[in-house]
Amino acid sequence: MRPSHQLRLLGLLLFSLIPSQLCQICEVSRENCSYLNPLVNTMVNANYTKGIQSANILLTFRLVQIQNQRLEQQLTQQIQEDIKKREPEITSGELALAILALGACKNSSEVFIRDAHLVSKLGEKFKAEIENMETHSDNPLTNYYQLSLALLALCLSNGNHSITNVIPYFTPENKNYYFGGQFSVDTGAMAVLALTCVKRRIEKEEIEADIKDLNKTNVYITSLVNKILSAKNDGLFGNIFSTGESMQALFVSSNYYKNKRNCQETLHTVLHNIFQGAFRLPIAAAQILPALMGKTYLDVNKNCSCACSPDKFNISTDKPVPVTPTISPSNISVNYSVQINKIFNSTKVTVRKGSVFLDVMMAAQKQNKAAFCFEMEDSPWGPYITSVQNISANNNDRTYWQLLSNGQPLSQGAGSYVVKNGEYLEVRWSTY
Ligand code: CBY
Repeated sequence: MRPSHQLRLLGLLLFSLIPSQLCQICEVSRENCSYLNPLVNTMVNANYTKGIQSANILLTFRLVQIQNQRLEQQLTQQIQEDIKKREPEITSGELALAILALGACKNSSEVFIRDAHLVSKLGEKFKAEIENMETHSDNPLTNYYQLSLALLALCLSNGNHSITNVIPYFTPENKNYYFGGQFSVDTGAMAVLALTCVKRRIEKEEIEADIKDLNKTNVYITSLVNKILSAKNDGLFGNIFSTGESMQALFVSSNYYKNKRNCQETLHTVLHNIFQGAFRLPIAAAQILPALMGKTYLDVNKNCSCACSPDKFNISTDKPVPVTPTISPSNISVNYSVQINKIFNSTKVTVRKGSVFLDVMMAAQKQNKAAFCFEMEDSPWGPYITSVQNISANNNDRTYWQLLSNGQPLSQGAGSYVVKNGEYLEVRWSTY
């Protein structure tokens, strides 16, 4: 597209953001639905091979009613096979997302959820998270984002689990809401969704609880919402990748978006980011799309059609935009170091222009295996660095390898962050 054409498009986009037909309190208006095309196309055209890791994508497809039978069937089958094969290793959050996705919008997978006893297995995984907290200085097996997802899925599955017993774990003072002393907006947003589900079911007397449980839930929700609101920056909450789920949390538990200006401000910044290609990862697209279409994870059992009905999208079957930009033949050079406490190992590496952080790590490893060897795991957000110099991240100790550029933590992973000439890149042994 020519730059002048792009500018005209952007102008049009920024001009007409006021939502028309509201499904939730704040959603992209009917005439702007086409701005969501890049998100839908990223999700439709991605190459799915990762089994349960695609549960979040299937959940969004179903929630926003994008009908693509072939893809839905493929994802459903992969998720079910992965559960059968690897159930003991699957984490609480992964299983929660699978239950939400498979069960969304009343479809035939409900039989699988029942026959494979997924809800009671999730109950067990939740219990194991809490037990780990009791034996490992309040550290769960995974993290509070996953614990919140698990509580949400248990609550929406209508089980009468002793959900109220776990409410105290979700007090906003709990250290698990914070990474390196900073409030994790993603985590807070997911906890608000889960606690709001619990609150609604207590109010409808669907779960046994006393008035103290209800009061506590209300106090926690209010405090978490205030923390999300304090993390506001240019209409976003936390960063661009935590904004979709924050919007969902604010929809269900506050009046924030009843003010049209607040809604316009968020939509303006998010649509601008879509335009700039911030959501090239299918998981990033899947986590923002429901909110932009006025949906929340609490709607999985509901039927509500919104302004951007699926027939408004222009789904192309073009090849997906590659996550890593095209590598150009010219080279750049960057500084790379591994920091463990006060010890630094530094080097200079030359990589192709357009390379990502991971390419730099691989080039350094090739140069000097002893100093720069590393291992990684696949995650829905791309490669996650698990060990460097044979020192491994460990949830029980809250340790991890932090990625930094020029001394600042990155808000993208090793497989996505495109490096620049002369930059100082670092992986630092850290605690969260
Ligand atoms: N999902 C999860 O369990 C992940 C939950 C999450 C809160 C997640 C962000 C939010 C989301 N929407 O999915 C999360 N990250 C967590 C919990 C963590 C911790 C993981 C360890 C644990 N206890 O489970 C930890 C160690 C604090 C962490 N994230 C580290 C990192 C860095 C990874 C570096 C590495 N070793 O590879 C990194 C790159 C930050 C840094 N500068 O080092 C990081 N996270 C980032 C950037 C992100 C964002 C990814 C954005 C992107 N475009 O790639 C994120 C969306 C996410 C994934 N982390 Co964490 C947060 C954000 O920026 N909004 C459930 C499961 C079923 O999939």
